[in-house]
Amino acid sequence: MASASQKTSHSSVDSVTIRRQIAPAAASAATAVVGDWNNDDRPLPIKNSVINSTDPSANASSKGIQVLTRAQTSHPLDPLSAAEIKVAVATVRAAGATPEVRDGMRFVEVVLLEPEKNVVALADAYFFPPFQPSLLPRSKGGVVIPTKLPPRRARLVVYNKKSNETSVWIVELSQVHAATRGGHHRGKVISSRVVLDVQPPMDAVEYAECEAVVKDYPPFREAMKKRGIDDMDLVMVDAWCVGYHSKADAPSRRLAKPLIFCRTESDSPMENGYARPVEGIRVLVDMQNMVVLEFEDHKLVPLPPADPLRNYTPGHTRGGVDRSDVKPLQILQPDGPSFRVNGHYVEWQKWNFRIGFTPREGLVLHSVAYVDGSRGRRSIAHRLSFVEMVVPYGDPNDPHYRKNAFDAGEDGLGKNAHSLKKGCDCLGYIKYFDAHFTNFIGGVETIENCVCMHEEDHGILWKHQDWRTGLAEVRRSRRLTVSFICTVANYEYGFYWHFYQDGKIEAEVKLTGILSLGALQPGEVRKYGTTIAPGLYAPVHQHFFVARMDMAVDCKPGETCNQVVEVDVKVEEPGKDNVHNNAFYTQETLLKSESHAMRDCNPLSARHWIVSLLKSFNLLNCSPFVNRSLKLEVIYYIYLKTMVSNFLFFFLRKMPG
Ligand SMILES: [Cu+2]
Repeated sequence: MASASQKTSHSSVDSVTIRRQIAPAAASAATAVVGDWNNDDRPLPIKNSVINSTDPSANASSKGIQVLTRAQTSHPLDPLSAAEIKVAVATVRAAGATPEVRDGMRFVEVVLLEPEKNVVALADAYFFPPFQPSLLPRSKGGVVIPTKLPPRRARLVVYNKKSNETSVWIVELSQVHAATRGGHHRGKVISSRVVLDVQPPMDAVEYAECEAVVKDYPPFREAMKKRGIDDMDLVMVDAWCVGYHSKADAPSRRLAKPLIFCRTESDSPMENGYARPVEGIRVLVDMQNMVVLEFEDHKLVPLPPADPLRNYTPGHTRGGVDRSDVKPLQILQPDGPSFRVNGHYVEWQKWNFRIGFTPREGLVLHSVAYVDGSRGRRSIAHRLSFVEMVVPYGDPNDPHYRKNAFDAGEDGLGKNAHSLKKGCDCLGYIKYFDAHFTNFIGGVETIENCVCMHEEDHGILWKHQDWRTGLAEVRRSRRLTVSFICTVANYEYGFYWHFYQDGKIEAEVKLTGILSLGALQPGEVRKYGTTIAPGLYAPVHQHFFVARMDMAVDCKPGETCNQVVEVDVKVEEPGKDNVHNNAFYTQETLLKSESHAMRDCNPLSARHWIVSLLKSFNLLNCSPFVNRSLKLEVIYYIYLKTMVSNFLFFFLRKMPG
């Protein structure tokens, strides 16, 4: 990692910027300070200087702009640092009206309150790479650039365990000292509001408490005994959110209906308890007060027999020898990777973007842009992430009918991410990013090596052989992959964003881990699932991933120059336009509003969506609303690929700039 960042600090990006930002006479004095932006918040030695660039690549729009720049330590889109989270939590805690209120506070989420797009543009114009003054909208008489960016803000979701109240707080974090001198911040509460009738996501602490409470509940122990389970250490109680099936489940109460499993007594350190579901028991837990509210042992379903193949550690999967016949495969990058990293800013081939991370979404990609020859840096998207993932189960039988996991909103995809290991999770030259979170009681936790970034060979990108001469040309495809993996109880999700050299961005989700299983009566076969072992079945279910794409194709902040067009393949009616009965064509429909843009997939018409421009034209534009650049067309075709065949796309916003 060290070599990657060192490399970047001497990159050409820095030197171009310096030339753009300062008067030539002071260039050497400013070089040291600007080059140090990551470590120092002292003002630049030159004030009120006027850009007088000698660099022919400097954009014309920067001419005559007064610069009062001052180095900043954090880009406005950098995720909160551990120090910032600490200050935000302390500020909110100190603002609690009474000792009782302060004592009841639980910190569900502390994230960066992402700034307005014009603040991002200002930062990217003068304070941080890509150092592009052209990102700022032009105004008459030039723009006076403030000496520093506005203070960063944190957004906190706080659950009060005593009052069962959920509140959202905004805290301003003003920096007192630079990060290198201890990173002191001061926090100021900007606003706080109680949100009625909601429950924030549950926390791992609550899951552990819930398991202990249920296992201690005498009728539950009795029910386990009836099933031949005496050792409560083998029992697993997974708190699942109650969902919403009637008013009794209303979110005025914090409720869970746990699923029960039982490990088999063995010497395996990773005995797979999910292979033995315990059915026929209904438990309702009040997660605020941690008490069992309702309990019913309504049906005795025998525990599935311990399957010899239930465990997944090498010692238990056919002796761990089923793939011993592969020889080593090594990925070598003797000259290092082709990407450059500066803090959270990434450059690779013609792509550049910023890495972000939130407890709810996990990986977030900010300010995605593509350097397009003489057209320079072209904006593609303001923000890309997965904002939700829901898993409805298709078995109407208890308890499976009520399994509708919202894994982002109820648990958090980012919060449940884990540290990745080189050689196992990722191969090649890896750049990792850590992620910082608050825990339930307000402490700061860090997931080291949480986001993985590396290059991959991706087969061929293009090939043609001239059949007359037999001569062939091939271009290999290299892609940059940014990913993280999270575990939500029994299941794992790997989220991958791939950037390609032909301008394509691909979002891929790998579903893995262990299925959420059910137990069967002897001889029973269930229509709504697949029997996978004696007494054990996998209920049918689906995973819907919701990607939120705040597109900004060739848009500056404040511009609304994008639109979403749906493309369907249509078959021409027989008639005078189709005398040979062979005609088919693509039909493009402009999606005019957010509600209009809530569309289903349709593989039969090869349906897809294009984010197109209102203002850029290429030589071939003739369609009334698809005035897109032919060169960048493939970029806009972002698609999701999952192991199941269900997709759901929401364009949650009309694409602003
Ligand atoms: Cu699944």
